[in-house]
Amino acid sequence: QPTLKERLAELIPPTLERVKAVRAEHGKKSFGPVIVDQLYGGMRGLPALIWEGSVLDPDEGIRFRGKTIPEIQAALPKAPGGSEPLPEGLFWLLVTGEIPTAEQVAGLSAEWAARAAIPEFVEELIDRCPPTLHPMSQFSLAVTALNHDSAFAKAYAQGINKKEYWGPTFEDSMDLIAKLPTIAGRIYRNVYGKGKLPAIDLQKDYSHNLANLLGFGENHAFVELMRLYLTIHSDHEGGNVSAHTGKLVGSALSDPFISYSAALNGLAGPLHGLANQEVLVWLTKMQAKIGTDATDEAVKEYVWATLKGGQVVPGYGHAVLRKTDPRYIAQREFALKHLPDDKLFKLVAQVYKLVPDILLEAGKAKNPWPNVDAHSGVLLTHYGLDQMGYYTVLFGVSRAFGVTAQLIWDRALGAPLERPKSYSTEAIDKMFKNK
Ligand code: FCX
Repeated sequence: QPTLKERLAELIPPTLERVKAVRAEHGKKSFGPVIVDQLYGGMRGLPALIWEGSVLDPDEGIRFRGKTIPEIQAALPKAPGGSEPLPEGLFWLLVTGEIPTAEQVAGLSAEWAARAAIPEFVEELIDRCPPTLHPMSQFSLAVTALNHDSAFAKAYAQGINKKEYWGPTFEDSMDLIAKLPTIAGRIYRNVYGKGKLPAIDLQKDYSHNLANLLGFGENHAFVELMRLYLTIHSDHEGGNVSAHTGKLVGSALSDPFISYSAALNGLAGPLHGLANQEVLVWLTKMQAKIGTDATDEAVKEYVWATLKGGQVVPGYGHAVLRKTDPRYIAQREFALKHLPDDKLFKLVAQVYKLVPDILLEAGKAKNPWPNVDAHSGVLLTHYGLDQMGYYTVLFGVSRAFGVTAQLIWDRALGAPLERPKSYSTEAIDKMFKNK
């Protein structure tokens, strides 16, 4: 059976032909008009990027290479004794469009475990961060520093032919993904005083190793949670802030490490990945104010107070989705299976019952339904990972899968520098004044 890199090498020539054919046939076709409001409105709905790994449907949610979350949960290989998909398989799927065999997935687990070590100076860099520095800033710093050993940057400096770009991009991507648990684990232990990082177990899968580095390796349900978590947070098509940032920075031929650290800085914003932290902060404050087992009336009042205070309800709404996020549903099903009586889960479920109607009544949000971040924190908290300031780091470990899969294809397909056109308000006004 071919390795991922061997399979990729086989797939690149026919994919290049396919892109050529699609461009020859459809290259001059229009998606329709661009309107001025889209320039002011955060480019919502503007068709602008090619992203191979996944496509987001407003009603149905994400499909990874054409497959829904329940479909990949059924199709991807599992760990012995596990029932959640292994994220290694999802990465294979994102890169190739194919479902790997159990053996190919085991090969990836072994390869990532073998590449997990980080340079000593990066260890020191993390250790010297004050615990008051947000974990996402520490994460981004450390990932930036990995560029020290970038195969792509080195090959570029030596004059690599552009046809060969994808090879060192692939190697850097594999290194990046492999090293993220080590970095994430070290940050967690430093910031929350959890002692020394254990060694990577070369026999174990990626999620098991991540759980173990965080101190939860003995907890089978937590390991399963990591498998699900890393799988569903990996990719959400190309226009979201983290994915788009990774692609944009990569288009300057910045290597995968510095491209991905840029993506992490976008993920660290409260309207994007930091929302998982915000949700837990919000729920905890709510509990402190109205108690556990609060009435629906008390919860509603708290939600209205949030809105009236000019704040968003974190974990609700989405720029593209118009229905409940299937990533929310997958996590809710995990909770119903593993922690149905958890008090905080019950509050999350109560909020789910009440918030959509309130957001509809408030009348602003285009999507009143919950997104992925409304549910992830309660699962982590249940198992004792209750340091909410850390949550987005786990999102960041997972999102690397989607961003690097696209970076590899961008370099294989010769994607150009991104450079859209901007306009000043004056220019727009002049342009349309007499029309
Ligand atoms: N609570 C309160 N108001 C909301 C809202 C929410 N959850 N969602 C949207 N709105 C408001 C917007 O703030 C905007 O108000 P304005 O007109 O005064 O500026 C109005 O409704 C229209 O926004 P809308 O078009 O529906 O949403 P956008 O595409 O602009 O923004 C996000 C989408 C996700 C940013 C928005 O729904 C939000 O702020 N949600 C809360 C934060 C969150 O959960 N983010 C995580 C999203 C995601 F899953 C991820 O990236 O991880």
